[in-house]
Amino acid sequence: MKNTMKKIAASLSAAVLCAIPMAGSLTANAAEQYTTYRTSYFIKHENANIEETSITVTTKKGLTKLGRKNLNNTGRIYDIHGSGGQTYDHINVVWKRYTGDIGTQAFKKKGLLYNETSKTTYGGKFEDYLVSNTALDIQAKDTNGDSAAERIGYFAVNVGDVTGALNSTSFKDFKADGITGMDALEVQKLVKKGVTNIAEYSKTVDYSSANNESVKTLRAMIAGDINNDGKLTDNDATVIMYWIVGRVNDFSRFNGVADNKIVDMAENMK
Ligand SMILES: [Ca+2]
Ligand SMILES: [Ca+2]
Repeated sequence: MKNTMKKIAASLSAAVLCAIPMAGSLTANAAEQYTTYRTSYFIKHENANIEETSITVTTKKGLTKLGRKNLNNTGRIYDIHGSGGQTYDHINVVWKRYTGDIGTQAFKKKGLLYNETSKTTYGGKFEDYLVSNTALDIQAKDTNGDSAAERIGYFAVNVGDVTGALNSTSFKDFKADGITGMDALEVQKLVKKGVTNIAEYSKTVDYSSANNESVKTLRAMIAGDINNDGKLTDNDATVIMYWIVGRVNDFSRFNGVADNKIVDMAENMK
């Protein structure tokens, strides 16, 4: 184990050393770097009996929305409404469980419902772009038609910043600490441990506190899943390394690209 870690550390520092001649261009391009956010919504506990969620988010201009991905096979994103003004964007998303036998499974399962991807060149964390403290409004109904909003939660991560995810102790306060070789290393560690399937892992998480190790691990997995395919792989770690050497400046471009394509894509950027 120790030797493997040493080997990984050695290969990482070799990659970083190779990047030194590029340091000048890295600084010059720093303003063009995008921060990508993955905002994930989840059912907090078993037997939550969630029938439907309706989540509205009002964000300031400067945040570019790139769409959303369903992560729960017991229901789907049903309806999306948008509106906006000169200074804000307002989006409402409705998720509904499937009717019939498949849907009944939703009664018993906690875990991720869907995620949303957005990006900006201004940096910071996702909450910096909400127009107010109440601008992310979660409504939910259970199968009896009663309000179940408190059974739904969300957190956002800065994609690529895996250590930031591990250090975050609040659902609404992502502790960004930049993208470095440590982030690639943490992805490799999780892959080595076999902690790679995000949707499956999300069903085992204790969501009662953002401080729980299982929440931190889930956030780290999501931050490390550069292409948002739901699987953490060594290729995700490699793409993070391409960011460090300055070849990649926008992780959102990998969103939806197949795992076996992302390294080639990173290699050919710029
Ligand atoms: Ca980091
Ligand atoms: Ca992935």
